[in-house]
Amino acid sequence: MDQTLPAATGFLVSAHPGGGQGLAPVFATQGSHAPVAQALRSQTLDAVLVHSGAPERAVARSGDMALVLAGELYNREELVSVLPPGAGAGAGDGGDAHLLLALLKVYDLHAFRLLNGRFAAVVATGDRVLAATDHAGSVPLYILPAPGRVLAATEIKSLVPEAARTPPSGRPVPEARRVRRVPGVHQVPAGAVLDLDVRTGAAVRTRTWTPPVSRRVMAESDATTAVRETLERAVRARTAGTAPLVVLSGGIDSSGVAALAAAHTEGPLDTLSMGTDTSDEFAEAGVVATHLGSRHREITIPTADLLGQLPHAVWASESVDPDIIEYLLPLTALYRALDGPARRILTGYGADIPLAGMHREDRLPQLDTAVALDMATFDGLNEMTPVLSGIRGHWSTHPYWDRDVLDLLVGLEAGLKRRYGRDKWVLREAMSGLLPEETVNRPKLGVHEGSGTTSSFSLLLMDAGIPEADIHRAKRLVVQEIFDRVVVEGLPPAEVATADAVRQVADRLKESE
Ligand code: AMP
Ligand code: PCX
Ligand code: MG
Repeated sequence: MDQTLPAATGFLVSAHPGGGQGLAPVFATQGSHAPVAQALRSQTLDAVLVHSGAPERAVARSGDMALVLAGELYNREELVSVLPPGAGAGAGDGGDAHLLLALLKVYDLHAFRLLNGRFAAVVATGDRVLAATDHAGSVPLYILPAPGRVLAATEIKSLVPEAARTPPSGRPVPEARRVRRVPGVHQVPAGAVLDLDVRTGAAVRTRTWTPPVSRRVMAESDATTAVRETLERAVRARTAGTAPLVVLSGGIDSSGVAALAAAHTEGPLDTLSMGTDTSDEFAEAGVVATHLGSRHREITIPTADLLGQLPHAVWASESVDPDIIEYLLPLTALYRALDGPARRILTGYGADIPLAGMHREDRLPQLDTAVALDMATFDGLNEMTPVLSGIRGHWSTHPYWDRDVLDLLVGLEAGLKRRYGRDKWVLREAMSGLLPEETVNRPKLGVHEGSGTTSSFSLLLMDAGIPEADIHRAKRLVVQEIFDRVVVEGLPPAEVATADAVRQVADRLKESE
């Protein structure tokens, strides 16, 4: 079996009592579309899956329960081991959807507490519809509940036409974030299951994961060994049976992933770096590529092109956070430039969150405050959405946000994160035997700085006459403006110009002076 991509990478689902209904999905995620229709005792589950050849493996049905799964699980062996002997054997090789179904039969919605994965799932059974995310909400999931019909989709844009038709009596969803300018649509929180009544649209939320709030004291060598082994498992689970591509900046985060992936790949690893005409990290990435003997590629994107792709970044991520969009923009450009067959992509994204790597902070109280804040506010930012690479048909996955890696890293006491004057000490130390010394010790800029994205976006706004003090607010408004065009109004991103959004925001700010 080709394991390059998960069986499905996105879906639109409709659950309703009564007969089948036609669906008109809109996805930024590239792939074939397959219809699903499962008539259950008191409701029908209709869906359209985005897939790359084996959509049946993303669907499971048994008795009065049916489910669809986009994404994949990383702790399959563990999961199979808790199933009754008969159920376990079949569930293991029927794909992740079958495994999840077998677990639901035993644990009901508590099955989601067991999963370490990157997925969104919808389950229909009896009068209930379960909409569930992974621990990190890394595959965004949205719902539009109404009496007599629950819609769910991995992209907001698939729900927009129905939201326009659904009367505002659509039920409020407690404890779920509403989507900007799309009435009735809510985002399923990270690490949660919404248990919806298909007849009334009422929802009850159950949390299946929360970031640790306690911190563990560990001896140096115990901590570095644990980090190394846990990260190694996370990388192995994400590469099994494939030749992955690592997006490599030459910083410790992505270089660590590349080193561990190289150890689990037959033949040379593929690595890829991007830079712009203003800034790149090619030399640093090159050192790592040479050390690992990878097949390495560099892509240079002109800065004007990069800023022109803002609509694509917003269209793919459906995020309205201007800082996040700055991180995602260079990655969007990188993935869009990666043509050819679908690839499984590993990234070092996310390491800086549990380790407070971006905060450049020596003081331990401030460091831990930053970790606690970032872990309390990541939900809804969509920074790890697979749609970013999905717009070229690729599948990306983030080993640092593996559930076990994240539990470990977040939970380490701050003195292991900042130690001997070095940031991310425990990670650097864990990787020290696998990488050149200069890579292990390299202080790194974020991707938004390494690619010059932050400064060139600021420059674009200042050139439009926006005063420096208003730049951050203006970035937020530009991103919102673009979101309204490409997500709410459904315009193709290629028909939306960054320059027009900038001009509108500049005019608006001038008027309000
Ligand atoms: P950062 O931690 O800011 O370097 O970026 C997050 C992740 O994005 C890295 O761990 C890499 O996997 C990827 N990345 C960042 N910059 C680049 C780059 N210039 N070329 C390729 N991948 C990159
Ligand atoms: N990153 C970070 C994550 C960005 C911060 N996100 C958050 N606080 N929710 C990472 O890779 O961990 C960079 C550029 O560094 C993006
Ligand atoms: Mg990083």
